[in-house]
Amino acid sequence: MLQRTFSIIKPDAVSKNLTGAILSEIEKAGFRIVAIKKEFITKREAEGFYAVHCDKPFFNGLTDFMSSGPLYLMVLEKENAIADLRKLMGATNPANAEEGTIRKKFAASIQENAIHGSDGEETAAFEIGYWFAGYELL
Ligand code: IDP
Ligand code: MG
Repeated sequence: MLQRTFSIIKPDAVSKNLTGAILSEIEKAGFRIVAIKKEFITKREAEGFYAVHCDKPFFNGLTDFMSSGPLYLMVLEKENAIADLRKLMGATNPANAEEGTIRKKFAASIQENAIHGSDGEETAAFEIGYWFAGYELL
C-alpha cells in the first residue's frame, strides 16, 4: 500500500550544498516527492515539532540547530515509505550508520545528521499536518 512519510533536509546539509545529492538518493530509492518547500523555521516552530523530545538533554541544542538556517520540508510517498526512509537514512549517530545510508554519506555528527524521517504512522500524520496544508499535498 502506498504510504506517505515526512522528511527534512536539515540545515547542516543545506548549508553544505548537499540538497541535490540527498534528493537524488531519495528519488533513486523509489520515493515520489509529493511536496517540498524551503523554510527558515523559528526556534518556537522547532520546539513544537520536536515536542516529544522536550525533556531530553539535547532539546535546546537541537532546536537551536534546526532554526539556525534554511531547511527543506518534504512529504515523500512510496510503498512502505516510513520504514524504508528510516532504512535509507541510517542510524541517528552517523558513526553507527550503515554503509550506503544518507547519514553515513552526508552527516557530520549525532546532532547535525543531515536528514529527518518520521518514525511511525502516527508521527508521520502529525508531522505532515504540522508543516503542510492539505492543498499542498496534491
Ligand atoms: P532520529 O532523527 O534518528 O529519529 P531522534 O532520537 O528522534 O533521532 O532525535 C531527533 C534528533 O535529535 C536527531 O536526529 C538529532 O538531530 C538530535 N539528537 C538525537 N540524539 C542526540 C544526542 O544525543 N545529542 C545531540 N543531538 C541528538
Ligand atoms: Mg526521531
